[in-house]
Amino acid sequence: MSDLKSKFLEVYSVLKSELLNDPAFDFTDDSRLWVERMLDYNVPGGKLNRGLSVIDSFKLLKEGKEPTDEEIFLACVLGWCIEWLQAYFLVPDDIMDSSHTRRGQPCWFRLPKVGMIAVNDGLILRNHIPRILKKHFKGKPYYVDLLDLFNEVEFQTASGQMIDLITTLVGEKDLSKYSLPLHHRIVQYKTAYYSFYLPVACALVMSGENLDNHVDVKNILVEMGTYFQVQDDYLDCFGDPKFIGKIGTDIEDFKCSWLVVKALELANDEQKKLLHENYGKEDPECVAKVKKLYETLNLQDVFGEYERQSHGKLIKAIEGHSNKAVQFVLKSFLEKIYQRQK
Ligand code: GPP
Ligand code: MG
Ligand code: MG
Ligand code: MG
Repeated sequence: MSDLKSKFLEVYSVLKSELLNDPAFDFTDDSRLWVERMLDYNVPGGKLNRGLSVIDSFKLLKEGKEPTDEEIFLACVLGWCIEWLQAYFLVPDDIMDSSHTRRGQPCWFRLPKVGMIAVNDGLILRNHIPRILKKHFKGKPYYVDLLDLFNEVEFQTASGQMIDLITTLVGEKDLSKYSLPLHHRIVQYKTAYYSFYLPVACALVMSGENLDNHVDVKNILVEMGTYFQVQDDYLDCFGDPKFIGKIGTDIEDFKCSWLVVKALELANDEQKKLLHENYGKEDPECVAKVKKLYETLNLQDVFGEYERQSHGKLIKAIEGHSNKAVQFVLKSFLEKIYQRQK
């Protein structure tokens, strides 16, 4: 494990211990143990890319000047706030998507003793974020900016999740409304802001920057986040559950996935009919027919081409940015996800 990652994980233990001894709540042994297990199950087990990116970005923005131990610690704390936010989104997302596994283990709500308590656990995870921010950032000149940033991004994500969900409304299953612009709108809001803009925005705020002056950075990161969610949609069907840690449900869930949008673009009338008849059904035979059609339409190659093109476009946009440190931040983020298998 890299030094940075082990340092980052140490900060997790510090934050967890603070939250488990939060004087605002009179913990019993049972409730403390519940929260501890819930945190360990849901917060630290992912790739940690979002969290680690705050620290990487902050270091790059210092342009060679060595960050102090306090600065590194605070960047780790902000990184964890994003990982907490991610956990808070994933716990209910798995309920809403009827998923079975996440990060190589059953989804939290699938554990017999958890069930719908997971809904409240999501709320606890969400409420931990302002508590962490208050403890470590109250008094900093940028405290209000951080709170505002997390609030804005949470609102955008919940709104994206809403459109992801309402496009699949049962009884109104209508594939003909699925298009690339609709897909772009969903993934920009549900994924790109919190996964890509937020880590870099946190690093910028910590560096004393005014985010209003970095709209161009935001635009590039939102495009990168869109590319990331297209990968997620691709891996939902073609990824190896052993690597991605989850079993896809997009076909069953009638999701406006990049794959179904591309399939609709490329299909002939007969193939479209097959999609209309089989997409959005629980029946494994229907799911298998859809996957088979994706293969017939060569969606693996279409995706490969999309990846190369998106990468090229993003590199060009990044190289057009006036600040070399910002270019480094964006490129390092892009290289972390290019052609990812998990
Ligand atoms: C990813 O969608 C988007 C989220 C996890 C945001 C959820 C937002 C909420 C407000 C709950 P996805 O369902 O494709 O992700 P995955 O494939 O990981 O389940
Ligand atoms: Mg999901
Ligand atoms: Mg979802
Ligand atoms: Mg997905």
